[in-house]
Amino acid sequence: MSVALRHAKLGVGKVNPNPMVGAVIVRDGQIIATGHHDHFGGWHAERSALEAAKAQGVSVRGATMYVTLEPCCHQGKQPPCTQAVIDSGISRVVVGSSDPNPLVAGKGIRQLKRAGITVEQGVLRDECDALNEIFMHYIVRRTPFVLLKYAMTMDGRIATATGRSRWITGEESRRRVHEDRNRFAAIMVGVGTVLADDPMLTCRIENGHDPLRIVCDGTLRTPLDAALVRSAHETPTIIATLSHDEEQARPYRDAGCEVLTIDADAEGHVDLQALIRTLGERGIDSVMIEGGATLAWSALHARIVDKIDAYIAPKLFGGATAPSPVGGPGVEDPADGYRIVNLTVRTIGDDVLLEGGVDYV
Ligand code: AOF
Ligand code: ZN
Repeated sequence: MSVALRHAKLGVGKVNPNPMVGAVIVRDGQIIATGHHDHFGGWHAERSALEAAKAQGVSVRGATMYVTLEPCCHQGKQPPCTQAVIDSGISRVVVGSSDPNPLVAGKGIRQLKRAGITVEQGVLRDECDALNEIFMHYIVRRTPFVLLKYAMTMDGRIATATGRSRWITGEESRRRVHEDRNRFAAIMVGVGTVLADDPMLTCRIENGHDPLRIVCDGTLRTPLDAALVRSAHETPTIIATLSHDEEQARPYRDAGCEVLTIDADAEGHVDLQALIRTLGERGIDSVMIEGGATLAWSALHARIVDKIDAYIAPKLFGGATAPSPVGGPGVEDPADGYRIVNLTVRTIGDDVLLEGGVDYV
């Protein structure tokens, strides 16, 4: 299963909103074929492994298939994998994650068993589930999985008092952020971050995929000469705004941006719940929020954040006016603080990474 997981990861950044899936066919303790889901709309992992065996002229009759996700049993862009597995003569299937897709959800396992195939479930389940945290969320909710990511010093600053923020964390942490930009379908920032940092928000790893870039900009303050706007013909860019003013929107559209008008929430800001619903309807399965403090607060307040990645660098900036990761009005009573659950702690290079979910109760 760990080999199947390694193959599954080859689909990162290419299969969304489908899951990353890997499959390995084994006989007498020997791997005879491997496969993975390589890109959206492409062969599923099971078919890819079966075809690999066929191409080498090896029979899979009586062999075991390890697959990181329950095989599908529905006709989608691809035919059902259960039928392909049954037809192949494979006699045992070992499964990692269950597929929460309502079209599958246990039916895949039942079909295999009904055909007389031995099925074992839940092998390396936690690892398989974690690999597909995005798919598992999106397939049932149909709104994107939202990650709030920030980097701060040990005294909780995301920039110095003079507003400079490059760089806070080390190279390894920054590399991981680019891996996430590859893995996530979209990246979102507030207009304040565009004005302060003029970021590109592209994925700087080899063969990486650039996420769809989204700027939350209620009143269209994004400069027309911002790097995001100037590169919008090459990299898809959405400006989410409250403005209905066509004249104001036109130059952004001419530059290649999509100007998406969203209603206001109760506080008069872009309604982030409405925004992520719209993104979900378009097949965007994941959004990474990368700044700044105002948007982070709004996203928490709108309860759209599913996970937080807090990178902490072993430095102190000080400065009474140096900003911290979450701004806005904040909570009044310590008892009302947002609670983080399922917290994990690890080191990345010289930095510490805290990861956790948000319990909105
Ligand atoms: C598998 N193996 O490699 C993948 C599976 O539209 P389709 O035909 O590509 O089907 C997509 C659904 O199939 C997806 O939502 C998930 O339930 C399952 N994906 N299943 O057995 C694979 N990619
Ligand atoms: Zn399938």
